[in-house]
Amino acid sequence: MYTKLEQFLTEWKQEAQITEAVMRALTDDSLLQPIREDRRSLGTLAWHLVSSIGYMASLGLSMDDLPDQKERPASAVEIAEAYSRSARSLERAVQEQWSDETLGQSQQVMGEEWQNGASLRFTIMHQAHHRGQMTVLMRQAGLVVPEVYGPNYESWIEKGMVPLD
Ligand code: NI
Repeated sequence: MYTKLEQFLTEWKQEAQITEAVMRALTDDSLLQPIREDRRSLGTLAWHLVSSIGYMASLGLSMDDLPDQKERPASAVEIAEAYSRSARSLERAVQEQWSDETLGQSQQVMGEEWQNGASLRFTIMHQAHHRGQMTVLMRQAGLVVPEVYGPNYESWIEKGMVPLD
């Protein structure tokens, strides 16, 4: 969990930047790519990440630029824009409304007591989890995925190296 606001803000900015790159690589057609029949699609997962940022409002953070979670856009560009606005809103809200002290305070989350610093940690881990699912579905949909925590297949090739197994 985070004990210092600055730790979260630094990490959130980096993570949001990676997620934005993934979101921007989506196409409208690719949104329909399912995990398997009758399960979540790439578009649903992308929108789930946008909506998950809004969940932090239930912990008392007031965010000024969140989309209506029930209105999932059919356009990849709109989803990417909604993500960027939501990510910035969370950044501003945490920066302006919480402090190092607030991070140690507990609130009820899913029936348990969670310190705010742990909720913020969860938000980042949860995003990384679904972002990983997204990049697999993006490959299955024929898209090139951006570099996430290291080179992607294409950048290995570009550098004249043999991609890792
Ligand atoms: Ni989830």
